[in-house]
Amino acid sequence: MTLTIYGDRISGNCLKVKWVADRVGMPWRWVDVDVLKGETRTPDFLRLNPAGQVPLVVLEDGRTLAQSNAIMLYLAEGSDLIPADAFDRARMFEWMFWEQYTHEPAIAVRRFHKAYLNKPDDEIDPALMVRGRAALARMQAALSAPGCAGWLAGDRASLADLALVAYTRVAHEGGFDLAEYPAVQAWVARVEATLPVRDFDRS
Ligand SMILES: N[C@@H](CCC(=O)N[C@@H](CS)C(=O)NCC(=O)O)C(=O)O
Repeated sequence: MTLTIYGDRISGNCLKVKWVADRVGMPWRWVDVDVLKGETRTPDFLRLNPAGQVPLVVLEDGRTLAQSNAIMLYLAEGSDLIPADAFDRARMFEWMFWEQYTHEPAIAVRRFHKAYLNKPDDEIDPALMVRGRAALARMQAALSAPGCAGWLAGDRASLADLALVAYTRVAHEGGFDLAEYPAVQAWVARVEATLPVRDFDRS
């Protein structure tokens, strides 16, 4: 099966999908959708995803699926990216829900405003920095806790790591300094080393 991924290459949420597809060996073709040009809001795109967002995937049978973490779960079914142990799996979900509700809305949004809308710092909601730093501090604490195997859930890379690395690895573009969070910095390198293909060499 070849997956069609509608995505914007600047979007960590979209890269998550490509990473999991590569990791499980699923062929994909990428259709560029430029968020900054409003291409997620055209009538044609809204017919594919009424939520008007990327990523959006189309399966070979025509079914569509949105929401990066839902897509990752679908693609990773049966792989070692989803822990077999029920508790570790629940821990993976815990981080994935937190990523969407707490981490991404601060870190990804500040990055978007700063690096892509080119807003000066004093025009960006100061709460984004406060909330982003709190999210990074929470990850620093978890990743440096005694007994942590270096991954967010279980003893190997899971979807929790892939979901959270998407915007953590580019947090500096949002004005965050990862040097303040050394366990997070080391974890980013660890997770990136598990990503089989880093560039768009197959689109
Ligand atoms: N929770 C969604 C968020 C998707 C999202 O925010 N997509 C952004 C790009 S990262 C988008 O399409 N924005 C365009 C728009 O809202 O019109 C997911 O994880 O897939």
